[in-house]
Amino acid sequence: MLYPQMNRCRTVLDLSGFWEIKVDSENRGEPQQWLNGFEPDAIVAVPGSWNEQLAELGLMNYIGKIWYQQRFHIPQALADQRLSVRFGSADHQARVWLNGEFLGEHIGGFLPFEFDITDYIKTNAPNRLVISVDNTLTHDTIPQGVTGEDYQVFHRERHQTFPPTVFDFFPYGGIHRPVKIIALHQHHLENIAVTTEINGKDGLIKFRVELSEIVERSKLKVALWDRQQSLYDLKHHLQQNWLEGTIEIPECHFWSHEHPFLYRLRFELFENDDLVDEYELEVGVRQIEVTEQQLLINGQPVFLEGFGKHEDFAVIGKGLWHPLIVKDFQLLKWIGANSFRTSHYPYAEEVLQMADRLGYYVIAEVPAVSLNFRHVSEKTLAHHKQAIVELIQRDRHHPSVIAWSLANEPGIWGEPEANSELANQYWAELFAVAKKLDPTRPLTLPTFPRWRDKDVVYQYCDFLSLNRYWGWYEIPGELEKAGEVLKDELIQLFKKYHKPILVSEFGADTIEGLHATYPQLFTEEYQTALIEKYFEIIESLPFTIGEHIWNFADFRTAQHFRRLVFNRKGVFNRQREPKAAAFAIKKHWNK
Ligand code: BDP
Repeated sequence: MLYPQMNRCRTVLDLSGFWEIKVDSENRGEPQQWLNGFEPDAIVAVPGSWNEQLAELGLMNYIGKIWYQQRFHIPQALADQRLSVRFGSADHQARVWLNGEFLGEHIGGFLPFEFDITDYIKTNAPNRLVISVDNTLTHDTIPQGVTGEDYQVFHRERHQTFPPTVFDFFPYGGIHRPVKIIALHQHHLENIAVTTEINGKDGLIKFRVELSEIVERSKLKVALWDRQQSLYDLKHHLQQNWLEGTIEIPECHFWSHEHPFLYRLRFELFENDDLVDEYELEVGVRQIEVTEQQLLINGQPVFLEGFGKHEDFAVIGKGLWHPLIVKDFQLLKWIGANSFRTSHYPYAEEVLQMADRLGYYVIAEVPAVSLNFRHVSEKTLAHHKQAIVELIQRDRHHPSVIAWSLANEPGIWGEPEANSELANQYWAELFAVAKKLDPTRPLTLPTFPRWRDKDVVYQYCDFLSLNRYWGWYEIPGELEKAGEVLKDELIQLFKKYHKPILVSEFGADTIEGLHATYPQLFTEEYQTALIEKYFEIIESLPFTIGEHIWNFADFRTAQHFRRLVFNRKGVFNRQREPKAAAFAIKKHWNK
């Protein structure tokens, strides 16, 4: 599924704006035929989470279904086009109707989905698009949900949060990314996959294009441009509904953090010499390798300096907001970072477009956070697989994505099943799916330390990712001791697996303005000292490939006595103002 692009052959209409909603806490919507339109309770902005926008209506902590409706016209000129509606994401389950006709459903948040609406759209009258969005999570979904009973069975009553979650971020609901109508020719480009390799000073771009259908006398023109000139321009006669090819670029400009050079790769589809579709991709040529001790990009060792992040901001919640993306990249640059992880779910495609252009290395994560293996079912596995496939297909052409993370901290409840043969099989299957779809990128999975060096996932990871809180949740206040434990653990793991290690999370909750002359949790001095201690240990070992601080910015969590509204491990607060640690990190990373 291609990102919506407006050009000579494609029209994109954005339905962002004010939508009417109706809360459906008792699941009355379908029996009462709300799909044909309903009396609204309120208006909400799309994209955006409903929670903070409509807190006064009682929706701050709402878990359940909400119906959205939008009335829109489309230009008559599009009457003979192939039309579809594309949702950037809806968290977490969506069912969609147009003019009373059921289009389909999508299970899983954070990823786009689209439906063909050609047969149902009206070009001479208003259209009504209705979507029910449900942010309920269950044991079968990715991420999983949690029930009151789970807390009891695991003797974890004191871990209960409101709303109940198994993860440490707020369970926002809504249509979080734009809704777009796409109009194109019946005969069009459907999928484009691009991989790149380097060979000495030369670059290789391998592409595969899939078309909606094969039409006689159709031709596909493939053209590559650098900033000034055309480098490749060839018309291929098509024998089938796909085309594969390789473009060689002598003396290639490779893409990297320092030189995020992008070529423009354009595909033009002709029927009897008439242009019927076109699509242009920005392509960065680069190659990723993992050796026993290093991460290599274009043959050069790279050390990842950056953060785990979240999509989270006041009022908009998890909604896409372009100014925030710009601001965050400015701050990444200011502080001297070169990378981040899309913890704990796929971010908006617009984030990756910026990372491509500005040169940031991204570890893209599947939304499988805190899997509870006691409740993992065939359905969970199927949804997990689906999320991996959808993520890789969506993002594989982005040079910025340098690795896939297939989950975060499975087995967080300490259930022994998470490190059993069951889990072993589960990961074997999922890692194989990801490798097959994309053999060009390394796979990883951030762990917590419970199973020491025996965690079943380590054998499948190309590099290990460790989330470690020595000096915070464990060994609080004693940074020397914490540092020793960290160092021993890193050495042990390397000795056993001979794989490079990213410390993918470490940090300390910090309230701006709290100070102490001695080690005191929550002060700005303690956060700075903890981060500096981790830098010292991580950078002293030859097999580490990076340090990702948790977190870039403070973010909202579900309610619990150990969180003061937000997880406050941000180096910036939620408004993106720096805490003291930010200046120390900036100095260190800009050395
Ligand atoms: C890690 C999780 C992350 C949490 C963090 C924390 O991966 O989602 O927010 O701990 O507790 O275990 O701050």
